[in-house]
Amino acid sequence: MLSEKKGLTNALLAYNFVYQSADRQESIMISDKINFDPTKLALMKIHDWHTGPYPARVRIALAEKNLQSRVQFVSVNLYKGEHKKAAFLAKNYSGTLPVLELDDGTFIAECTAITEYLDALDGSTILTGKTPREKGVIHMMSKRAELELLDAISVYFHHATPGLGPDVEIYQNAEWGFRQRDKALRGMHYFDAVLQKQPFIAGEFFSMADITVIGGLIFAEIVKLPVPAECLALLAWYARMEERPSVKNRVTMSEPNQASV
Ligand SMILES: N[C@@H](CCC(=O)N[C@@H](CS)C(=O)NCC(=O)O)C(=O)O
Repeated sequence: MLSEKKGLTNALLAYNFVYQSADRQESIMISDKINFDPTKLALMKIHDWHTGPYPARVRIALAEKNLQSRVQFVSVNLYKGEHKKAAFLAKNYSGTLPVLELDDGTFIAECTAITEYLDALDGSTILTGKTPREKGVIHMMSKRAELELLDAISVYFHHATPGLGPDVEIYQNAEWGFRQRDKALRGMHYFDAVLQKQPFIAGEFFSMADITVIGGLIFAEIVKLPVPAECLALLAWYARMEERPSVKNRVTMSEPNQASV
């Protein structure tokens, strides 16, 4: 009994410690933001393709953080398969875009990781959450948006449509692609239900999770997979999202000279 009580006290102490450290962390972040001068940031490179739905996620995050001027875009032509060539694979083993390149030679792939990096730069993590709870919920909903929507549409695109063309799509499995298309449609209904209860994907404010669903709906437009008409909350939310300058101006933020697709 005594040791049970002691165990509980220790657990409470540990909880308080974690909670206090989270608060302290936040105050460190806030004081860092005061000293943040974006013009002192070394120029970063983003390897991307201007109309790609995944690169769009990072472009939106950049604009939300007002960091566009700190970035130089390097265009990697997906339709020519440049992302599968050795030079690019050395930057990102997965052979996907986007990739953030830092001036110390570090490469960060994966939209979520890039967004987390950009969001943390000024110490004010508006996109990825400030409290432990916000961070957990945003991460969960963003991952769910990848699993249930965006990545599923990507598989549909690569397997059950001409995708990036015969030179790039060397293995296709149409049945798998159609299954993933149906999964994405179920995902749209799920996010519609979420948005019937709250204004944004992870709750009360715009976050990385909204950006991931936006990426999914951008891809849905490309593959001509309309959001079902009955998903009124999702459609209304998307109309609101499309009004955000970060979303509206994502392609024109930087366009390569190549013909646009
Ligand atoms: N999990 C990756 C996926 C990135 C991804 O699939 N990007 C697309 C660009 S829209 C791509 O590179 N597709 C080319 C391919 O898969 O061949 C992320 O979140 O960054």
